[in-house]
Amino acid sequence: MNRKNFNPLLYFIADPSCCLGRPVADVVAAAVRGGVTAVQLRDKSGDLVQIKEEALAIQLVLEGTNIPFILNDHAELAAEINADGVHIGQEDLSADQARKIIGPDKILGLTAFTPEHFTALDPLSVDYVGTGPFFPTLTKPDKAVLGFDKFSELVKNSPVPVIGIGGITPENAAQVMMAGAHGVAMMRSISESEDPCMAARELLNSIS
Ligand code: TZP
Ligand code: MG
Repeated sequence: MNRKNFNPLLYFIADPSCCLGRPVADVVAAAVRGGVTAVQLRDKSGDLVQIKEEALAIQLVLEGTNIPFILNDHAELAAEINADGVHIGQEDLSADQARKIIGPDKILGLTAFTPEHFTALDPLSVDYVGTGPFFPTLTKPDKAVLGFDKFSELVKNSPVPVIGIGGITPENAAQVMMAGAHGVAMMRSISESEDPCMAARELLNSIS
């Protein structure tokens, strides 16, 4: 998998702290059976040793599939384990720095949620942006919700594909696509489901 054939349609962000105590790689395996097209590991509390272990376990699950593995935040570790890409935020290293670390063929994602973020990004380096929260979410309770209108305005002026994020469920995912998103990303509606495979399948059905 390289950046040219990246399919952002159903992008699962796996955070070990919201997997109902199940191993994160098991939840990813179920989500893959349900049809997710991309997987990110987002671990904000583990140390690098732990994160590497989780990442390697997820890579094993994804082996032989066409589903890219993207690591949140840690560009050096992504390069070390040959992840398919890295996702960075506005407060992290720059996109240019990340691109240098991961190399020219890997996927680089950036969080962007203001017009300035979109104006500043380099579409030669950044492959997609994650934009939200579209809906209110427990995961980022203090962050201003964009809603349909602000989101679609940002999409219109984006030089790269936009993935909507924040509070996305099978019931509301279609609205995000109608606002112009190229894909939807979610954490809890898959990882806190008793049946992450079914949750992923329902999400996919709701947007395809
Ligand atoms: N960025 C904007 S909202 C969000 C992130 C990482 C969290 C999404 O989590 P959930 O559980 O899908 O609402
Ligand atoms: Mg980050």
